[in-house]
Amino acid sequence: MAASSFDLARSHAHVANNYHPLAVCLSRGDGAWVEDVNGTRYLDFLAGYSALNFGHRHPRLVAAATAQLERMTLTSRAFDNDQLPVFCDALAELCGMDLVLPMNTGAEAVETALKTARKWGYEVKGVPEPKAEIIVMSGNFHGRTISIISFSDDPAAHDHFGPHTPGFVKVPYGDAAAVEAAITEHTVAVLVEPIQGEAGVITPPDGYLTAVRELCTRHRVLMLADEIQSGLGRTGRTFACDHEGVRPDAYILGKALGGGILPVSAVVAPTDVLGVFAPGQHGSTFGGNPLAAAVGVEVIRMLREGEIQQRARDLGVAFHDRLAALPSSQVSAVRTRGLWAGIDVVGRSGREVCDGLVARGVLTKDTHGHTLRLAPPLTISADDLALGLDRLADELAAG
Ligand code: IF1
Repeated sequence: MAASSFDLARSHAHVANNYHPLAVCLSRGDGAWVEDVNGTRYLDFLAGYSALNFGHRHPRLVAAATAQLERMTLTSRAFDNDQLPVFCDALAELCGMDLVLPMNTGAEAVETALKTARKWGYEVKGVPEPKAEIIVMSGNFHGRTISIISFSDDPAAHDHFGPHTPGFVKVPYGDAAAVEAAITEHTVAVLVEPIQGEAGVITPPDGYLTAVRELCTRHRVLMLADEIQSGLGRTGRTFACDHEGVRPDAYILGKALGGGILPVSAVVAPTDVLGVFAPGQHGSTFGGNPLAAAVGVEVIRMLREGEIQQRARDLGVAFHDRLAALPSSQVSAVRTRGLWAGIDVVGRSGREVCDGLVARGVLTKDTHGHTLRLAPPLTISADDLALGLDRLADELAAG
């Protein structure tokens, strides 16, 4: 028996059954590579669903966390701390916005954006309470809270958690005319993923984001861009909205903002949007904690240098070309943007392919039956990217 083998069955006796993970138990990570409890190494082609854009334990991010661990980790917002203002200044500048409201998980940031839009609707736009409507998209994924799953069209996420939160109007993703048709005098916001991750890396038609931006401006409706998965370099730009030069009324950020080290999320918006909050109207115990802020500052510093976005663009060319060249007998569709891809496999479930990839030393995850999501760390070397794609091609060919 391997010296460090791990009794998975025993170890999971007290773990709630809300996931069905692949048969691999990881213990170490470094860059684009991870290692399981038996010392087997894998290329990580999921990267924490884009939380690990900078790879496992990036030295600059570990150093920032370690230095802050030696100073202070948590104050609560009952007091100021010397890291939060630095984080908010840097993030506001990166986004070209005025204010940052720091939270922890992506779902918390989405909920914060929804609360912001409703409050802005009542107090700034003048929508009568409690009639605010928020337009959301089919195929959306924004997290797991009761309000967010209230507008999910995934039965596993939505069903048996009622009563559901009202005030959401769902329209087909990618259809700007449907957005326009759904706007009423009570509409306060449109919540949109610039590229839908969980749905399978679904890229909207060219010009869609521009059309939504124009509609929101014309009808005085807030455009809320959920860039939790699509943002922070993944698509080759700082934000996926940048591909169309679209500036939303609020960026909703998370995942990689914490450098793959700890949960960091935020809503970033102009003063006339986030300014609707007065003291005591929203908050979080860990939101804006000095450890998260210190890591976030280094993440933002790396993003401002632009190298990580450039890598995603440059490596994304070969990434796309290799995937697009896969035989149609194995893959029926390929969708890519930067170092992010959704591929629809033929003849086998996505899970079966993922299981086969484990044996070939590559980790990724399926979604919606036959789709694989591929999202290696943006720090991956060209050679390791090619190696992972070679192994994927071999697995698909063996199917
Ligand atoms: C899990 C999915 C991806 C997100 C967008 C908000 C959130 C997420 C665009 C909420 C989170 C995570 C959740 C994670 C797996 C992963 C996921 F499969 F669940 F749907 F990426 F596609 N907006 N996505 O993608 O952020 O509260 O999780 O920090 O295991 O549930 P969170």
